[in-house]
Amino acid sequence: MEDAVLLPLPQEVSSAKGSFEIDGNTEVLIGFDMEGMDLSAGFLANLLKNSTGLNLQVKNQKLPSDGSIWLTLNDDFAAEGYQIEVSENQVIIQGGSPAGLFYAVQTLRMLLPNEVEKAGSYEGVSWKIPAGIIKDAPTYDYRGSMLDVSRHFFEVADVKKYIDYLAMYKYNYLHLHLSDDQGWRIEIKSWPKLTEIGGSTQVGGGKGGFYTQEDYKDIVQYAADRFITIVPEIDMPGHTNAALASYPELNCDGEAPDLYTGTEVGFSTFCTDKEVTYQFVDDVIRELVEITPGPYIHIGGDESHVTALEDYIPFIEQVQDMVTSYGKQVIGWDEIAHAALRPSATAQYWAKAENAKMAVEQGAKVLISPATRAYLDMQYDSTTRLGLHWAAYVELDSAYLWEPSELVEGINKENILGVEAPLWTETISTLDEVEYMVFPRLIAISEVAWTDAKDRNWESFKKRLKSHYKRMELMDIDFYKSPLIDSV
Ligand code: TNX
Repeated sequence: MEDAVLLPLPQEVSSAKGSFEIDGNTEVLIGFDMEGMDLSAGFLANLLKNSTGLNLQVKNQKLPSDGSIWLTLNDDFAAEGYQIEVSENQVIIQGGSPAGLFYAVQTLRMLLPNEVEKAGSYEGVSWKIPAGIIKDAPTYDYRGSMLDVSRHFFEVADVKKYIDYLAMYKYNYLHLHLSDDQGWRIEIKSWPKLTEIGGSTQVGGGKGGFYTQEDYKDIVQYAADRFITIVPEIDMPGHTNAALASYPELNCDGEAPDLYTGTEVGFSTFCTDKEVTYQFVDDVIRELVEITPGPYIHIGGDESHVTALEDYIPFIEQVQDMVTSYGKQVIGWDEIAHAALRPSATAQYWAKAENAKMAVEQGAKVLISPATRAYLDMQYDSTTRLGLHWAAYVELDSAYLWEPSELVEGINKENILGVEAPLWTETISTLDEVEYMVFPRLIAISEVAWTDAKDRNWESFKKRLKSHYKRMELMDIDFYKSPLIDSV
């Protein structure tokens, strides 16, 4: 087990002799009857079925037995924590919650031969899990990534693929950037032109697209089945050209601007002193809340360069009240700290440490997404064909070698909700391109968010990642091969 290639690295791994072999008689047993237990058991059985061709039986059984993988709950573990004990006779998995068991299954997956990732690869592989014990729990509660589906639209199937990747590395939030100057991507039944007009294009002038509410619910459910919560973002009062182009009344001069397919930022704003603006925002939030079971609504708030601060502040305050009145908590980009933050609000630190500090001084939490470390759209180096580099070139070491609680003085672990790695898509329009930008940095950030700082080690990460290449290749992931890994 000590040689196992585990990403993100668990808290404790100890090896024993021998291994447990999965064959046609292996059963997956659920030891505790609770909602969500079947998801982890089912995920494991499905994964194994696809690759090994074996049809493992999943059933309820109160106690473990030889030849089986037994999943149960144990209150002694942290909510998202788990323990895996592998012996020659059986595998016993205990989780602090169904989510903990899901993470255990992701670890078990990495203990199995790489071929477990490849459909129909049953020839000549023995499905052995090395014996030993793993104990694990995450450092941060919120481990997220953001996908910008506004600059370029991504179909439901692509979003699901992205969710699959997040699940593998124990992420638990997917933030969808659903609106921006270039596109409005979520159906709002009371304002149908948002998608009809605002959803009709994207950067470069392509056809754009949008999610119907049914599509969105399908994404939410697919994510929930993998213990991932969707955080929808409607960016405002800036980054709103697509909405402004759809409804002239949202503009101060009453005239709709043209749709926008370029990549400038900071030129649009809602008219913050018009009544209709607040009616509009309330309708959008209400409809979004109805289809969003997760606790957070992201209200954007970034780069509102053409909104006067005296207009921006009351706008953000009012929108926070709308979100909280619908029972949800607000997340906004760090600029929202200029406004009075509601007690449950979170500021997402991306650029300005002063903003993050202002948020903490108000008692708010901070979600850590520094552009120089965690932005997946930053180029790796000056030769990267895709991406931007306004914040930095973010090679793999930059993405790995940092600690969220040491980034800004005065922002400590207790002020931090978690870590999020955003992928902006001005330059990215296909899933292959997404893969190239996010892999392997998404894996690096998963370890920053999951693994305690004292257990993280760059040399170990590089070695594990190099061994992990095979698995990514079997998964057909189009990843960036960092020169820093070549020499390992
Ligand atoms: C800044 S990060 C933005 C986005 C861009 C991104 C490109 C943030 C809150 N705003 O509008 O897409 O840079 O890297």
